[in-house]
Amino acid sequence: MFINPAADTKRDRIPPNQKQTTGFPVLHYGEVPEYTDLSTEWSFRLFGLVEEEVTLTYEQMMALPKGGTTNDIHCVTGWSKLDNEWEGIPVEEVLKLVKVKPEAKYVMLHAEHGWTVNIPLVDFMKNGNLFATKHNGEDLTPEHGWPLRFVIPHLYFWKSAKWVRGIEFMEKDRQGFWEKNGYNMYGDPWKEQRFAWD
Ligand SMILES: Nc1nc2c(c(=O)[nH]1)N[C@H]1C(S)=C(S)[C@@H](COP(=O)(O)O)O[C@H]1N2
Ligand SMILES: [Mo]
Repeated sequence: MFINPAADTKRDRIPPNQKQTTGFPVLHYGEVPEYTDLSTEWSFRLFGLVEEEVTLTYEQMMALPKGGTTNDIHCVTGWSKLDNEWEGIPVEEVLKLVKVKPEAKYVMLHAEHGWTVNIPLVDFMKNGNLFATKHNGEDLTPEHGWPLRFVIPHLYFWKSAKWVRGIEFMEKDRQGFWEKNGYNMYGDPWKEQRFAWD
């Protein structure tokens, strides 16, 4: 029997009950933020369980070392998009700016308009996660999170906060925006952890 290894690998990259898409659907709650001057309208705050809170300007954030990664993303609504090339600031570079207290076990990412998402700290720190500024070689579009979006490929894509503005370090897990609306606290696409009861 002839086996096409490439085809098999690809299929193995699609989690249960997901379908591959080549488009890039846009999904979010609320309005796409508009900015006229990022140097006055934008900042990035690291707070909660840290020795000293830090707030960065847009220029300071963009001056951090950059990195790139390629990954697959899986939206809870059923689409998966393979081989996304992202460029941005690796999580480890952002974490160098603060001393996180040992009690911290979770983060809450805070985005524009008060949108939030919760992630365990160990998952947040995983290699390959980044604060992206570019997708497939182009600046992010406003709809996809420009000027900065988080990307965490091993969880459903709702954990990848668009228009991210800060990281709160927490001892206990708390529900973010979609989690309050019935989504799973963790969101592993391979275990189909879509909703609170999964
Ligand atoms: N700030 C913010 N980030 C968000 C959301 C949102 O409503 N607000 N929705 C999430 C959801 S449900 C998904 S599926 C992805 C969609 O990202 P995309 O529009 O770039 O495909 O963004 C996530 N990040
Ligand atoms: Mo989503």
